[in-house]
Amino acid sequence: MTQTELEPTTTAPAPPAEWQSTACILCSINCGVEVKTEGRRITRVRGDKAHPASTGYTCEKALRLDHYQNARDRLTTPMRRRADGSYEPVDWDTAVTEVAAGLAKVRDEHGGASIFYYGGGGQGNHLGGGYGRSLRAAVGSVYSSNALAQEKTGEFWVDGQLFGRPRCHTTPDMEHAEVAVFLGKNPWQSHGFPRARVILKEIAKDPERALIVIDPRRSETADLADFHLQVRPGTDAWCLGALLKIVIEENLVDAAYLAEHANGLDELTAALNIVDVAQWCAIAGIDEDLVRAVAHRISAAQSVSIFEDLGIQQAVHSTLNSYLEKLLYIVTGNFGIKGGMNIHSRFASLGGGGKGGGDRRTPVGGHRIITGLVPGAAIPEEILTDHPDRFRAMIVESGNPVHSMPDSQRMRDAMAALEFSLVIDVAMTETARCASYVLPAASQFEKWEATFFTLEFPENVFQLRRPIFEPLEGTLPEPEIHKRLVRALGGYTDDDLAPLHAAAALGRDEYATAFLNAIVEQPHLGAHLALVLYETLGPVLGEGNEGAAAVWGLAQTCFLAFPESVARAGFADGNALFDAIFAGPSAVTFSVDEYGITWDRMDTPDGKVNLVIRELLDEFAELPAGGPDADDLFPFVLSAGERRSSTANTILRDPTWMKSDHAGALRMSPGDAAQIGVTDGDGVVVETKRGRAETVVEITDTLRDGHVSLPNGRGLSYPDDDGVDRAHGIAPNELTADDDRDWLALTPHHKTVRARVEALA
Ligand SMILES: Nc1nc2c(c(=O)[nH]1)N[C@H]1C(S)=C(S)[C@@H](COP(=O)(O)OP(=O)(O)OC[C@H]3O[C@@H](n4cnc5c(=O)[nH]c(N)nc54)[C@H](O)[C@@H]3O)O[C@H]1N2
Ligand SMILES: Nc1nc2c(c(=O)[nH]1)N[C@H]1C(S)=C(S)[C@@H](COP(=O)(O)OP(=O)(O)OC[C@H]3O[C@@H](n4cnc5c(=O)[nH]c(N)nc54)[C@H](O)[C@@H]3O)O[C@H]1N2
Ligand code: SF4
Ligand SMILES: [Mo]
Repeated sequence: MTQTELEPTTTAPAPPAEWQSTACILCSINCGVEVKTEGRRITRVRGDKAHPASTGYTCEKALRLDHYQNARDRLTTPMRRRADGSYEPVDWDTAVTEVAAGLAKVRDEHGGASIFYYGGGGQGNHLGGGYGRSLRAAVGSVYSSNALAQEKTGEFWVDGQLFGRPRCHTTPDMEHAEVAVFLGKNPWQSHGFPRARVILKEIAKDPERALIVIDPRRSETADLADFHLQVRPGTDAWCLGALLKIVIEENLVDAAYLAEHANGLDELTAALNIVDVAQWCAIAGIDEDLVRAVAHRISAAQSVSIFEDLGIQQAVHSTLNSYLEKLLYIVTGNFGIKGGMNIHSRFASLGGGGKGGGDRRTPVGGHRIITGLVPGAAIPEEILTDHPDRFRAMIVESGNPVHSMPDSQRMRDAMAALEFSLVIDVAMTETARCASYVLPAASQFEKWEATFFTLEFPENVFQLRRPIFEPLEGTLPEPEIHKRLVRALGGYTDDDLAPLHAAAALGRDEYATAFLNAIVEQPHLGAHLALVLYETLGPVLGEGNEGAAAVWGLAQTCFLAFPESVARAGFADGNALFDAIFAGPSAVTFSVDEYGITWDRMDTPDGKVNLVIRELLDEFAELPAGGPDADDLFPFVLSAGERRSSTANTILRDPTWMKSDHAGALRMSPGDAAQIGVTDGDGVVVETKRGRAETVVEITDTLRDGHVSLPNGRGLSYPDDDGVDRAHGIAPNELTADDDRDWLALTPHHKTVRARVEALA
C-alpha cells in the first residue's frame, strides 16, 4: 500500500449529494435510508435501494428521524449536579478534569472493579462504545452490561450449552424458510429481520409455505398467520413441551439427522415423559388439535426458521423457553440447513468483552455473567449493599437504565447511592437526571457511526455511516470525549503514539506493522486500540473522518475471524474490506456463507449438538403441574412494554413524533372491559406490587381475557411549548420489580407482570 492510496482523495467518500446516504436508527435492522436536509433539519427520508439488505425498504418510523436529530431536550453543554440535585452547565475542560478526577478517586480508593460501565450503544450506534472500552481500561473497570443482559443472555447461555460457546449465536433464514415460526415475536411492528413486512406477506400468501405464531395476543403478525397458538401469557413452557412431546411421540423427529449431529436424544425423550399433551395444551389455553397440526406442519417442512423474542425471553421460564424452542428446531432437523437456523458471522462483538457462559460471577450477588454482561436486574443489588466489593461508581453511555431496567425506583435509589456517576448521552434522559456529570454527545447524524447488529445469514452486511451534519454546538463525538477523558487519566501519552504517527505518514502497510509492534512493545496500548487508531490512523483518513478509524481495526479482526466468508464476499484482506466500507456510502456485504459452515462454527468437543442441559431439564421437571399460579390480589397478567408503531425504545423522546396512541393506552379485551366497567378511552388505574399508574384504556378483541398490555418506551419527560417538562404515558418499569426474573439469566419477567386494573373513579 502506498502513501497516495491513503490520501483522503482516494478513499474518502464523495462530497454530499442532494440525497445523502445513512441509516434509520430506530430498530436493530438499521434500514438504509437516503435523506434530504435543510439547514440542520432532516426534511425528507426515503429507502436506500443500494443497501444490500433493506434494498429500499423502510417502515413508517424512518420518516420521523428529525424528532431525534432536533429534539428540544438535546444537551448542548456538559452538566454538573449541584448539591440540591439541579444541574449547572460547565465548560468541557472543567468537565473533563472533574470527571477524570471523580473516576480516579473511586478507582484509587476502592479499585477499578468498583466502577461499573453500562451501555455502549442503542439501536443505531455502537462505535462510541468501542471507543468507550478505552475509558473502561483507563479506570480499571472490569464489570459491564448493556440492554442485551435483560433480554438475550438466557438465549446466549443456551447457545453455549447446545453448540459449545455462547457466541454460537443462531439466526433465522426467513427468506428461504418454508415455515416461519414467531414465538413471542411480532415482526410486523418490531422487525428483527430485513424487509420484515414484505417477507411476512410473501410467506402468508404462498400456499406452499406457512406462518406460525405463538403469542397470547392476535398481533399484526398473528393476523397473517396460517396457525396462531394463542397461548395464555406465561405458559409457553407448557406449549413448547407439548409440541416437543408430539414430535417425539409420533416419531416426527429427523432420526438420521439426529444420529449424525446430536447427542442425548434418549435422555431428552425420557425427560418429556412427564408431558400429558392434552393437559399441557389445556394449561396453555390452546386447542390440542391445533397444536398437533402445528407439530405436523413443522415436521413436514423442508426448512423451518424460528424467531424467539421478548414474548418468551421476558416472561416466566425465560431461559427454559429458549432451550425448548431450540430443541424444537434441532430435533426436526432444522439447524445448519438452508431456510433453517444457522450460526452467523459478525463484523464485531456486541457483548461485554468476556467470552464466558457464566463462569464469571457478579461480585455481590454471585450471579452468572453471560457473554461478559452483568444481568441488568442485578444492578441495584450490586450497589445497594454494604458489601465491600459493591459497585461505587457508574459510567453510562448511550443507555437509559433508569427507564429501561426493571424497577425504575430501585435504579434511581442505586444511582443516588453511588459515589460518582457519569452519563454520556444526546439528551437529558431519566438516567442523566441521576448522574453526577452529564456529557453531551453529538448525534448519530453528526459523526461517523455504525451498529454491530450484523446477525444475518447467509449474507451479512455492515454499514459505516458518515456524518450528515457538523456536531451540534457544545457537543462532541464519543471518540473525542473518550480521548480527552483517557488522556486526563493518563492512559497513554504523545510519546507512546509518536512511532505510529510516523508510520501512518508512510503508508498503510508500514502503519499496520507499526501498530502490531506498538501493541507488543507497549502492552498498555492494547487496552486503548480504538483510541490509538482514532489518534494516529484517524488524521490520515482526512479531516472530520477520524471517528471512522476504529473500523479499520475491526475490519482486520473480522477478516481474521471469518477469512473464507469475507473472501467469498470479494475482499482479499482486512484493508480491502475497510476500503469498501469506508467508501460507502451504503452498506457492504462483508461475508457470504455456505450453509454447511454452521457445523464448522460449532464448538462442542465432537462437533455435535448437546441436547441435554441438566439445569433446564430440572426446571422442566418441576413445572407446576396445574400451570402458573393465579394471584387473587393481582388477577391480570400485564405485558409491560409492547412494541407498537408508536414506540421506538427511548430514542424518540419528543411525543409529537407519534401519529396516534399519544397516551400509550392500556389494551384490554372486551370481556375484561365489561367486567371492570370501562369503555374505550376511559381512564384506568394499573397497580402492581411495585407501583401504580393511570392511563386510558383501548378495548381490543386481539387480547385474551385476563391479559392487558402497555407500550414500551413511554413515560419520558419532555419540555412542552412553554419549556416545562411533562411526562408522557406510563414508564413501564415504574410498575416492574427487579426480583421478578429468571433464576438462571436474571432476565426480567416484563411480559408476565401481575397487575390489578380498575376504572378511574
Ligand atoms: N416499533 C418498534 N420496534 C422495535 C422496538 C420498539 O421500541 N418499537 N424495539 C426493538 C427492540 S429493542 C426489541 S428487543 C424488539 C422486540 O421485539 P418483540 O419481541 O417482537 O416485541 P414485543 O412487542 O415486546 O413482544 C413481542 C410479542 O410477545 C407477545 N407476548 C407477550 N406475552 C407473551 C407470552 O407469555 N408468550 C408469548 N409467546 N408471547 C408473549 C406480545 O403479545 C407481543 O406480540 O423490537 C425492536 N423493534
Ligand atoms: N418494562 C420493559 N422494559 C424494557 C423493555 C420492555 O419491553 N419492557 N424492553 C427492553 C429492551 S428489549 C431494550 S433493548 C431496552 C432499551 O433501553 P436502553 O438500552 O436503555 O436504550 P434506548 O431506549 O434504546 O436508548 C438509548 C439511549 O441512547 C441515547 N442516544 C441516542 N443516540 C446517541 C448517541 O449518538 N450517543 C449517545 N451517547 N447516546 C445516544 C438515547 O438518548 C437513549 O438515552 O429497554 C428494555 N426495557
Ligand atoms: S424497520 Fe427499523 S430500521 Fe427499518 S425503517 Fe423501520 S424502524 Fe427504521
Ligand atoms: Mo431490545
